[in-house]
Amino acid sequence: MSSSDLSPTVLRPYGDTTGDGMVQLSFTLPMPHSKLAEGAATQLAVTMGIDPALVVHAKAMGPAHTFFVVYGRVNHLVDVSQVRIVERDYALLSPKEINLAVRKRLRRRLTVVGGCIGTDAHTVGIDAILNVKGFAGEKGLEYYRELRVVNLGAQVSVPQLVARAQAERADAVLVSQVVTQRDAHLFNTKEMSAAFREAYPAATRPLLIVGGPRFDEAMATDLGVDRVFSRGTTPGEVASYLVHSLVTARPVREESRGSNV
Ligand code: B12
Repeated sequence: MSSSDLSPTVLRPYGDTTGDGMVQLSFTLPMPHSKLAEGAATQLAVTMGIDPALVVHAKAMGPAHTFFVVYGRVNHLVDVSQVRIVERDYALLSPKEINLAVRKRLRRRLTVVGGCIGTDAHTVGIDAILNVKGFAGEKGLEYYRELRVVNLGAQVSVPQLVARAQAERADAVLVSQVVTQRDAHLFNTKEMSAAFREAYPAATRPLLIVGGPRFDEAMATDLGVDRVFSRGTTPGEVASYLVHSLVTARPVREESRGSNV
């Protein structure tokens, strides 16, 4: 068997057998559960390119909505050679290596200020990155001796965040946005990055990092931030990125850090 058989670049989904193109999709329609509703779900799936489409599960969600799971075949192919992703362009370091790099090259602790902005109260994600309890078996940034973490928690306004970043002389600002209704995560992030650009000269602005489960990592430039992290991010990845950006690639000048004059 050749290596192209093992990792072909053009793929069909795998359901029951190789190349059968079978996928599963779930959604809710705003209509009571009935045969008509199941027909409507099938119609939607066929319109989406699933043919044949089979409703394998339908459940009333209250009197006026129905939840569906549809199983069926798509005829579309995936061309892996055309897929574009944001590759990690920095080395993953251990906590020991991170502490050593900060101590030796920065010669002071690196300060991180973080929180959830706007009305967002979903702190579990930012806590997973910042708090010592961490995530996925990795300890959070508080665990790193050479990192100083100021976690502002939920519902921090942009002016509060800027003021605190200045007061703490933050090297990096880490913002979490989980609620995406009406694109709140995008608007809030753009407002935040604009406020930091307004408050700081370019050379002394802290590194701006945003994270949350529904961000597209390719959107950093559009959002005006230095890096976007999405679902499944671990604290070690974030700590390694901080060292890469602030210590290895862009040493922070002690005298100018955090100043807005
Ligand atoms: C727990 C939870 C809550 C808790 C939050 C408690 C808390 N202290 O955080 C409570 C009950 C308060 C809550 C409230 C609400 N919630 Co809620 N909630 C959830 C739930 C079930 C889990 C979220 C979570 O904790 N995930 C675990 C963490 C570890 O994952 P994460 O956030 O993705 O974080 C990881 C990465 O994304 C990344 N990351 C995240 N942030 C950052 C930041 C940085 C800097 C970096 C580097 C990385 C990073 O790293 C983390 C680790 O890998 C989700 C549904 C779900 N299953 O996801 C809904 C969900 C997020 N909630 C939702 C909603 C609608 C609400 C409410 C509006 C409900 C209501 N009508 O009142 C309110 C809003 C409150 C508010 N003002 O924000 C919706 C959001 C829908 C949308 N499109 O925006 C969801 C998706 C549920 C749903 N399917 O409808 N919620």
